Amino acid sequence: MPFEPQACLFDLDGVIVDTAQYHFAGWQRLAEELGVPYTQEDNEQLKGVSRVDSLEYILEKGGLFLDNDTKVRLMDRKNAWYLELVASMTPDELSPGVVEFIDELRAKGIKVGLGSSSRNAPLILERCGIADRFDVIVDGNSITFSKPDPEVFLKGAEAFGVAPAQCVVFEDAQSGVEAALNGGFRIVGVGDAVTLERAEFVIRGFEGFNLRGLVERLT
Ligand code: B16
Ligand code: MG
Repeated sequence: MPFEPQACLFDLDGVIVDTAQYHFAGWQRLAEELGVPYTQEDNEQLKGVSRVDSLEYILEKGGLFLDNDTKVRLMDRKNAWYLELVASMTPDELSPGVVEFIDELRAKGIKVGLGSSSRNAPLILERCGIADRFDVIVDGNSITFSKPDPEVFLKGAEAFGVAPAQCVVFEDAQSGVEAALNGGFRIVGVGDAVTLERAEFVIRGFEGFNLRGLVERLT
């Protein structure tokens, strides 16, 4: 029997749009100000991780202990830089082929949702003109626990009324792949096969990818 997905949940940063580079720029600038070295490898660890947990990671790396007010100020600072970078985003920055793939899913009756840790997700979807393509949006504003906790995806599946085993998650982050596995979802990695080795399979991007390919690889 071929696998029949009932729903697909897409991560945002790094899957639908390449905002991971903007998060990197923001955290690197903040880390430099704090005198903490911040590399691409650190950034890889922080993909999919909430704003507050990302700051805690940098502070721990630098052996810094700060009070809560200072932490809030630093997060606001990083977010202000991030918002400056995303302010000029347009639909041109959507991952090639992702809208076509989403439209194919919708045309075949498969529900489409967003499962992102980002509190900026609604803004970015609006800027890219694709907010109305999602039946369900779960983002950093509606979750308590950051990936690799499965909460973000479980809330999406619950809103669809679909069992996790019938739902496919698309993720670019190690933390997101773990979150999907922890929740019992089917999981497709988007990006680097070595980094995302725990995914069931990995695609470089959505160009040339379609529902038939998805079903073939997950059956
Ligand atoms: P914000 P995703 C995640 O989004 C990013 O990968 C991660 O780098 C970021 O720290 C997190 O959102 C929180 O973002 O500061 O905008 O609330 O990949 O889960 O879509
Ligand atoms: Mg991501």
